[in-house]
Amino acid sequence: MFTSEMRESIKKVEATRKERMATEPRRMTAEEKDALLKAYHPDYRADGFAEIKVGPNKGQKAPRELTELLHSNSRLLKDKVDLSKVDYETDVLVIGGGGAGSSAAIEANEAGADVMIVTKLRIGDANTMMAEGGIQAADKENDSPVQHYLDAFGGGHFAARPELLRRLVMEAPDAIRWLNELGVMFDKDEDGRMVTTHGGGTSRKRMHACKDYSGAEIMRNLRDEVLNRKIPVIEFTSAVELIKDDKGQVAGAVLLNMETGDYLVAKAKTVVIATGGAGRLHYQNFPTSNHYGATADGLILGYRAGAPLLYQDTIQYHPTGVAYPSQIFGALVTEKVRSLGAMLVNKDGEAYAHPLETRDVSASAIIRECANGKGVETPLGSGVWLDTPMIEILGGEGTIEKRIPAMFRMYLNYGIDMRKEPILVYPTLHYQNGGLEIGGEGFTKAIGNLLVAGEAVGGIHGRNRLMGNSLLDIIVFGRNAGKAAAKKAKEVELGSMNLDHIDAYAKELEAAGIETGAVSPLLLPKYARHER
Ligand code: MEZ
Repeated sequence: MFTSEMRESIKKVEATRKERMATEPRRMTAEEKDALLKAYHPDYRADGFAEIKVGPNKGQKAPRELTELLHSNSRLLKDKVDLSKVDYETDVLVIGGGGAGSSAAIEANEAGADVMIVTKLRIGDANTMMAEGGIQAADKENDSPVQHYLDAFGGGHFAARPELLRRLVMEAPDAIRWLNELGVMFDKDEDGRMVTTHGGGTSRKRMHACKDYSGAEIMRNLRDEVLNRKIPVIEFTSAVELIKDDKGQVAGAVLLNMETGDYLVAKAKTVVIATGGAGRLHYQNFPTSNHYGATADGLILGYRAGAPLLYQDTIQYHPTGVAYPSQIFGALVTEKVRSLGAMLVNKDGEAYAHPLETRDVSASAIIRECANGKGVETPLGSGVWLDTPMIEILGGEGTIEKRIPAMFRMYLNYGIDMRKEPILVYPTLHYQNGGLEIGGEGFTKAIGNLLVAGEAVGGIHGRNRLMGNSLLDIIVFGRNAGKAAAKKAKEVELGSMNLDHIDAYAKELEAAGIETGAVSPLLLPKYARHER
C-alpha cells in the first residue's frame, strides 16, 4: 500500500522509536507557540480572508468563502412566499437535527412545549455523528470544573466568553449523567467507573469516550429519544430564511422541501438555530472531516435577520486528518490516537513536537514540517507520520482494536495495519470556533426570542477549542436552549409576520456596491449533484 519512498521513511520512524519512547517530548513555551501560529496557522493567512461589507459585523474579516455567502442574495428575493398560508405552527422551532438540535428538542418537549425539528438531511446527519474521541467533563476526584475552565480558557487564547465557558464546565458532569441515563454506552472499567483519557491541552484525564465512535453513540441515543417522544422531525427540508414580525421578533422560518422544491411556512414563538459547522465550505482549499451538510447555513439565516457573529475569523484545523490513502483524504484521525501514546514524527523519524499540544499549535507544527521539506510526499500533497505501533507497545497488544476499533478497520480497508505501521496525517478543516453571538441562556443578543446552540455559536471556546469540548457544548447549550426556548415561548405574543429584513439586507448589499447572482444559505456543498 505504501510507496517505496514512504517505506524508506518508515524505516527511519522505526529506527528512532526506542529512543523517542525513552525521552519525554518537550512542550513549547508560550512564545514559541505564538511564533509558530503566526508563521503557519491558516488563520494568519491574510489571503484566506475578506472584509465583510454589510450587516452587524461590517468592517470585520471572515474566511473568503463565508464572506461570499454573507454577500449573497436571499433565495426569496426571486421566489415569493405567501406568509398567510402557514404550513406548521409550533411553540419552539428547532432548525437542525444534530446533537444540539436534538438535545434542545428533548428539553423543550420535557418542559411541555410544542416543538418540532426541521433538518435538511436526516436526523443525525451532523458533525455530532462524526465526532470520535470523546467528551470532556471534570467528574473525577482529582479534577474540578475550575481546572477544566483553566485548560479551556488557556487553550482558547483567553478569548472565550467567561459566562459561556463557565456554564460549559459547570454543567459538564450533569451532561455525562444525562447521556449515561439516556443509554449512551460509555467506556467503563470492571468497577463501572468511566475510563477517561487526556486530550491536547488537558491537565487531567477527563475525556469520556465510547471507543472511537463517541459522537455516533451519543447521536444514536439522542435520535432515539427524539423519536420515542414523538417529536415531529421534518427531514430533507431546509430553513432558507427566518421570518420576523412587526415587533422585531423572529416568528418562524421559511422552509424549502429539498425534494420537491416547494416553500413552506413554519410559524413559531421561539426559534433555535442548531445548524452546525462549515467544513464543506473548504476554507483555503482544505479537505474536511465534516459531514456533507456542513455549509454554515445558520450563520447566514441569523446574520441576515440582524444577529451578530463572534470570532467568525477563527477556524479549527484538526491536526490529524488522513493524508494517505487518497480515498479517505481529510477524514478524521481521532486525537485519541495521540492520547493513547502515538507520537507525531517527520519523514526523518524526528518527534518535532509534543503530541498533545493544543490543536492549533499541533496543526501549525505539521504544516511547518511539510513546508520545510520534512513531510512525506503523498499523491495529494504531503503529511507526517503518526507512530501508531507505539500504542500497542505502551498499552499492550490489542489496545488499538479495543480502544479505537473504527479507526483500525478504516485503515485495514486500505491494506494498512496501524498496529504494525505508522499512518500519514495532515490537518483537515474540522470546526468553526466562531459563530452567532449568544448570552449565557442561549439567546442572541439582537433578537430576544432567537436562540443558538452547538457549533453555530461563537465564543464558548474562544479562538481555539480543546478536544471533547464540542460534544460537550452541543449537550450543555442544546439542553439549555431547549429549556429557555420553551419558557420564553409562554410569554411571546407574535405580531404580523414579514420578510422585510430580506429587502433591507438586499438594499445594504446594493449600497455597498455588491452585485451578485449568488444565493445563500448554500444548503449543500458546491460540488453537490442536483438531480430531480
Ligand atoms: O472534539 C473533537 O473535535 C474530537 C473529539 C475529535 C477527535 O479527535 O476525536
